[in-house]
Amino acid sequence: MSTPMGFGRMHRKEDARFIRGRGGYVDDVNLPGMLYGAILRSPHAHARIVSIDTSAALAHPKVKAVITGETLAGLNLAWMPTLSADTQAVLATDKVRFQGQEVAFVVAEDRYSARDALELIDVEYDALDAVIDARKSLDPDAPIIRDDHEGRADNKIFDWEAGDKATTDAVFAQAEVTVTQDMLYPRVHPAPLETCGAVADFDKVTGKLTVWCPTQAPHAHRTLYALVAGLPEHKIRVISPDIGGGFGNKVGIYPGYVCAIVGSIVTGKPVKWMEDRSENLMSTSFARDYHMRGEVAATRDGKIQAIRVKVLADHGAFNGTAQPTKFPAGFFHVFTGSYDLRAAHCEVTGVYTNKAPGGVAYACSFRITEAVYLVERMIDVLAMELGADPAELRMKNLLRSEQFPYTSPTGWEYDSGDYQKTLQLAMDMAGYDALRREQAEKRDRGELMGIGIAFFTEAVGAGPRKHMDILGLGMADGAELRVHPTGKAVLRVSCQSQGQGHETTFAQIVASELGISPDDVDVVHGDTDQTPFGLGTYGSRSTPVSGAAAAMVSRKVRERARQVAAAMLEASPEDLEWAVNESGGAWTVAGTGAGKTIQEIALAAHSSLELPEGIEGHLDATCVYNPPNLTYPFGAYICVVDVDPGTGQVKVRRFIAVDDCGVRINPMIVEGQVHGGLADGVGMALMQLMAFDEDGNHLGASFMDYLLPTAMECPSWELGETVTPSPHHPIGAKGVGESATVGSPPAVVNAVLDALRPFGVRHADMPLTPAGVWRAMQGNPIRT
Ligand code: MCN
Ligand code: CUN
Repeated sequence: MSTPMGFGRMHRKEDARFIRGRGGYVDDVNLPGMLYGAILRSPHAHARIVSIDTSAALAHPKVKAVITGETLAGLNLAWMPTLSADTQAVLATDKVRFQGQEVAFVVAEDRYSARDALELIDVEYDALDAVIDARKSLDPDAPIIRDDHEGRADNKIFDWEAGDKATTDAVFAQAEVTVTQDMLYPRVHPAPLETCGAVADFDKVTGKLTVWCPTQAPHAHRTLYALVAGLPEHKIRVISPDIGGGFGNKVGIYPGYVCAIVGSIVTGKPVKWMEDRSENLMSTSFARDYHMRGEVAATRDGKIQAIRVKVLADHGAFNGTAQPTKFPAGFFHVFTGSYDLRAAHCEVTGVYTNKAPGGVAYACSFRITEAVYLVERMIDVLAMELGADPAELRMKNLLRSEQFPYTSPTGWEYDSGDYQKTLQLAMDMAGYDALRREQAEKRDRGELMGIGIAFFTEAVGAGPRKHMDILGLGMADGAELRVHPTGKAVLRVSCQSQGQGHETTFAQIVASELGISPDDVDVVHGDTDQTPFGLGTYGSRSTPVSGAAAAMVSRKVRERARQVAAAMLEASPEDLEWAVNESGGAWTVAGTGAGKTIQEIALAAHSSLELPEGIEGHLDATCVYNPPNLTYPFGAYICVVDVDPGTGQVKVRRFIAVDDCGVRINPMIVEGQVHGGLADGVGMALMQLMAFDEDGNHLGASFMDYLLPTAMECPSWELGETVTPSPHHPIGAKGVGESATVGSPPAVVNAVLDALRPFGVRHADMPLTPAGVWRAMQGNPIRT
């Protein structure tokens, strides 16, 4: 694959080290004298701590320190703020509130001794009743989980609503047809290949703290450490090295990170702490857990008029969701989806339960996963009610291209779209009519084949800073670009890739703006000492925000180059034209052949050339990009399944995915993102589930029980694209990193339920395991 001058397919620059096993991850960091930490975790979902005896552990010859909640309380660090302005116990002092919660931290000379010493800590617990089912959390006799909150009388976190209730109710009251459906988007976990961990190194002499951890938001982490621990921010360096997958699991600050820092301060040595798989599955950010009731009002001929939604959101024991402050339910209220309707209203109630905190993770675009699932299931429920074809029903109700920019009933301003075209392309690729004929024939023979459609619109690229912040930090991103004398460049950005290929695509952005090769642009990220401030990589915001910053800073550099070129050519800057041809970018004097390449200009900018008054030498610039709006990628997905009528086993036979993420910087990387997200979606729809028993014991704490999809469950994806540029993004790009995870679960579920149509099944909750499908076929779709 040749290297393009700007946008286009090119192999990932980072793969050169990844495929040689030369990536550098947190666990690869080994410092002289480094100690190892391990966390003692609660076996109970809810229990009062009576006493903790650490004496035997401390007597272990290799143990250097044992830290408990009491130790931390002395430092005012027993509790830390969450990203949702709640508090979370770093190490439990009063009670444990979920199974797997952090209780004590052992620091020892080696990993094994640290683990061994955990067994020597004696904790006496007084077990309490646990709240596991969110639907029982608000019962009058439910135990109060957060009795650390003064005056708290129940387990409610918040009530939140969006849209216009009165208008929506009025439309429902008049409607010819209404349908209602309860559904659960179950608790799932992003389960990245690399678990979480940290190496903390506090230098007593300089007072500098260096923390290596796989964070998706290095700058936000640093500022929070400074605010919480009272350490001077310039004395904290957060380094996020190569990351083995994040998927939202690595946005938050976990107790283990704080423990590693305290461990280093206490012992005066660097301390490494790495989770194992069970710890990751049990205690780090989960996703979803939304109990939803959807209602749709429509005319008898299938025009949708209004949607009404009620949600019970299970946030676990601490409200640790990572999302913009003003959005307690994330971006869930984009649930009117891709459809043109008159009114909408939603009410979301967030509650505490005795489960791990989290909620916004796993390629969710801040809960748009749940929103898209809801509306796309509801469309199919309506289609069943009306006896309509789900594709036709969608075509009839999709927003039309002339309606953009479009303001939704819940206040989102969709930037651009051409939805019918995208759905039509997916249907053409699928051979939709032929598939329906095949299905009819198979049904006659008693075979179960299903065709599922989902159309999604996402809102990605948070800010602007005026509307969106995390704990007061506005969502805008900096970028710095320096062109060296020889015309090679270094771009510094605040976001941090976990596998998305930023070192390649961000180099391509600079390359296309400056007319140089992406191979000549180094992208520096993931180190707060080396990069400008910004909010990080999640909610598919890197391309919409940091990517825009990369384009804008390149344009600033190009403008500076124009001034330098004008001095070189003894021409007026206004008379120069920018052009990129096969040999690269150059400023040329209009109408003449005279011109200077960006490389010649770079050298001159560092030379003795006399520059005009006010024009600085060198060739570099900085910028902060504050996005005017989110970007709204969309897509049409069609899934074809075969269901074994004897076992309920679902086979995904085909999956057609047409994505529109505006201008594609690197189509190969975009396709990789879509492939990954589709696999995630198949996994969630068919097999992934974080389950608990009624005492709160975690039933999915290993990959034996928490099932991830493999190539065996995935068909050969059939991808298509349409390109509707974002009008406000400097290069017309929209984010794509979560699109397929958002869009694919409803397509798979719709397909399975379409296959089960002969059984009259209207809905069954994910995951549609063989047992779940079997139950649905028996007329009992509810999991117990
Ligand atoms: N891209 C492009 N053209 C576009 C849009 C994007 O070439 N029009 C490229 C980007 O430049 C980038 C990649 O596609 O290299 C993803 O871009 P973007 O949509 O901006 O998403 P982010 O980079 O912000 O990544 C975050 C997103 C999220 S929130 C989750 S969760 C997720 C995802 O990315 N986690 C991932 N994809 C993942 N992929 C991998 N391998 N690992 C993860 O942890
Ligand atoms: Cu919601 S998971 Mo991604 O935003 O890191």
